[in-house]
Amino acid sequence: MTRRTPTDPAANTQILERTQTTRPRLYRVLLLNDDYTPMEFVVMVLGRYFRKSAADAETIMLAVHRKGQGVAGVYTREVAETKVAQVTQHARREGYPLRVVAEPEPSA
Ligand code: TYC
Repeated sequence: MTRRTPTDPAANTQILERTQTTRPRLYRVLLLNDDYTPMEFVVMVLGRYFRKSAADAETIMLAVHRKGQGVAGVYTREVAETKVAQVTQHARREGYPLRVVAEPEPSA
C-alpha cells in the first residue's frame, strides 16, 4: 500500500510512501545431473555451500543422480546467483562439468 504526503508548498512536491513491506522473490538453486562429476564432490558442495548435513547432502545428491535435478537451497536472487557462481567456479577448477542454475520460485 502507498500513501501520499501533503504537498510541500516550498518545493511543490509530494512523497509517495510505502506503508507495507514486500518480501523479496525467492530463487531455487538447482543441481543438474551429469555422468562425470563424482558423487563425493556433489556431497561436499551441498555441505560447504548449502550448509546441508552429511545425511541430507547424500539424500539430495542421490535424488539428483536418479531424477536428473534437485533443489540445493532457496535464497534471495543475489545470494542464489552468488552460490551458482561459486559452485560453478569450484567445479571447473576441479575439471568437473557440474551444472548449477537458479530459477525463481513460482510467486505465491
Ligand atoms: N551422476 C554422477 C555420478 O554418477 C553424480 C552426480 C550427482 C553428478 C549429482 C551431478 O548434480 C549431480 N558420478
